[in-house]
Amino acid sequence: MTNTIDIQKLLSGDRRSIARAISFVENENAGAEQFLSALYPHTGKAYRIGITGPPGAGKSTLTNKLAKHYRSQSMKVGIIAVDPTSPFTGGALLGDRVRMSEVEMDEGVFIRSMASRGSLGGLSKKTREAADILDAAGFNIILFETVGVGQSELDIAGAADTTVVVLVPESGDGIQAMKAGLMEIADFFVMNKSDRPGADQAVMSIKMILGFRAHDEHSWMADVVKTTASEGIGIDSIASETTRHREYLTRSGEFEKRRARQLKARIEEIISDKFTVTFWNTERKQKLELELSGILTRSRTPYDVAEELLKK
Ligand SMILES: Nc1nc2c(ncn2[C@@H]2O[C@H](COP(=O)(O)OP(=O)(O)O)[C@@H](O)[C@H]2O)c(=O)[nH]1
Ligand SMILES: [Mg+2]
Repeated sequence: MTNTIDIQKLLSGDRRSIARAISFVENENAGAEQFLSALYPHTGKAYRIGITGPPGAGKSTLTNKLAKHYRSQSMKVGIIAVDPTSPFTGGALLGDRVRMSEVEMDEGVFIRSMASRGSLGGLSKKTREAADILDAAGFNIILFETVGVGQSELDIAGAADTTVVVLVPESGDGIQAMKAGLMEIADFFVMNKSDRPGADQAVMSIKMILGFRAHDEHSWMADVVKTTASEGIGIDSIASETTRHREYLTRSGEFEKRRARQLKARIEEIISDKFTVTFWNTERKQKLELELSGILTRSRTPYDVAEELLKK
């Protein structure tokens, strides 16, 4: 299968090759790892921006406008939209298509939607791999759009250089954002739908919480940017805040450190996936099935069954 994807064509930015390559790794075809290994030396140049937040916050609208902004600076933009809440590939993507319509016909923009089939973990791996393909194909900016539910926003922080958390005035105050774990992952916040009432108060409450965090003159201070994505208002501010963050990462040495941490986590994930696949052979799966009734009736415990499976 790999021989049907011409690596040289892919590296030159050929769209058909990119689309095929992403499908190839997404379907976990045999040879996907060798293929990704061949691409790997050509990756690492693209800047990766994660855009996360609750459903309906305006992430797709904003992603579309941000892509347009970067296009106006002659940068090539890859967009990877991940919607783990969508059980099928139809509905959600149609809506995103409409909101992405301004850049869809642009040769310098490549949009790929990835739906979760099964585990979120597997999806985050494939999302990174798709980003690597776009990176190798010469895209300068990669925008990940993910719905901030459950684990997914944490996954995106592990794949992006800059993570942007999009909230709306209705999202609640800073305390709620803190509870949802968004404070830890946000390099900065976007208060979208600022045309709606309550935007200023919502911004203030997040700024207040951010101000309480320990910091000194060298550390990064996350800020809040106000936008009305549907009108294209504030998009420049998102871009300039991203640049400011990028400069901070480079200056402080955090850029390399962050990427090193992400790589480490990535390798750990590859290894644990492999162990899991190897471990659950037919024999062990059958044994587990056989032991279940004994565990249910309390004649055995989950712990000794696990122990026995490990020794098998
Ligand atoms: N009033 C208002 N509506 C917006 C704004 N940005 C996006 N929307 C609308 O909010 C809805 C959800 O937007 P979408 O980009 O699909 O949100 P996503 O689910 O976060 O990707 C759409 O109807 C948008 O047109 C904004 O700044 N103000
Ligand atoms: Mg969306």
